[in-house]
Amino acid sequence: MKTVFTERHYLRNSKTELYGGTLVRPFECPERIEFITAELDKRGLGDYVEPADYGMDPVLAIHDAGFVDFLSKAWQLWADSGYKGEAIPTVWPSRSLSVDRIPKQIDGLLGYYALAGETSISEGSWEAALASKDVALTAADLVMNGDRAAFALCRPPGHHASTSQFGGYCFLNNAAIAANHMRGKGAAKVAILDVDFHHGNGTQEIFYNRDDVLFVSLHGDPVDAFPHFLGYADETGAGAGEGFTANFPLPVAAPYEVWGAALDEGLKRIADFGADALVVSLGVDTFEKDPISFFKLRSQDFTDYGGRIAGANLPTLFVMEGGYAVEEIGINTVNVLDGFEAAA
Ligand code: OKP
Ligand code: ZN
Repeated sequence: MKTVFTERHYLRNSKTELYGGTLVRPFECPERIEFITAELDKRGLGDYVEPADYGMDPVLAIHDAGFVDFLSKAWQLWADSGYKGEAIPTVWPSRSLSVDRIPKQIDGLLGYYALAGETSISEGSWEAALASKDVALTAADLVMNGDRAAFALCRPPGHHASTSQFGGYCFLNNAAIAANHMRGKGAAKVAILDVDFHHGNGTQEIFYNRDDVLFVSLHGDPVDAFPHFLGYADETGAGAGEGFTANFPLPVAAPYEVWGAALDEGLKRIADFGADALVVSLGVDTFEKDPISFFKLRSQDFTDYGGRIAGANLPTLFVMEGGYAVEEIGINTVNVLDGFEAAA
């Protein structure tokens, strides 16, 4: 399968992540992509395609216009304010602070449009986010034009980005933008399978009321894991979307046997739905050595589940999300693609 990739991901190179009360170099770093392309090259799978420019229409079909405008100017507003570091939110609308009015000043805007505080906005972050959605859209078109599968090597990731909030290292929801684009290109029903360790709260929120996009997610139980407030099994969709969201929250130290059983249930839901195309939000932070996650998948398990996903027998778009064991991220990611191709 082809890999859509651009060096413009380097434009996202934030220096700070608020983690455990200190500012650390972000877990979501550019070397993640270098390890993946190195492994693709090593196995002779590096068939790369540059992204095309899809403009803003596919973004505005998913995200709130005020949110997009904020992201496009946030770094400039922050820099103009005279602050020395990168842009980190410090205040939020909450149960005791009204959300009726959108502030004008940058600290207020950050609090209004952020869902978490670890994702510093830095110079170039917006440009990288734009390139990342173009990577997903270009790969979506490869699949819609007849390729069995395509790999969108997105960075920054996207599945935490909701209609109008960024956070969890995500700005624009690449998988959601691509899935919606596939709907417009003739796939009547699209399934999204989110195998990242973290719940794809953004993707869930975006499609929560829709019956044309099924969202299935396997993730660390929100009782114990980021994003903490969404991803419970009783969230099943609303209105027309009732029954079109399926969450599989899994416990601390879940081994592949447990994870794989949930995957099989999720794949069953996708088969029952009758999808015309599949989007996989591919995070490999389920790995046993991931520094910020708590599942116990081994490298060979990624090959195995790639094969199980191929068994869905659907045109498949893989969209890169998380994975922070940087030394092994290439092996684990390419194992999924290899396992898929061997079984497809
Ligand atoms: C992004 B993606 C752990 C803090 C977690 C944010 C994690 C974002 C994950 N103590 N911070 O889903 O891989
Ligand atoms: Zn994750």
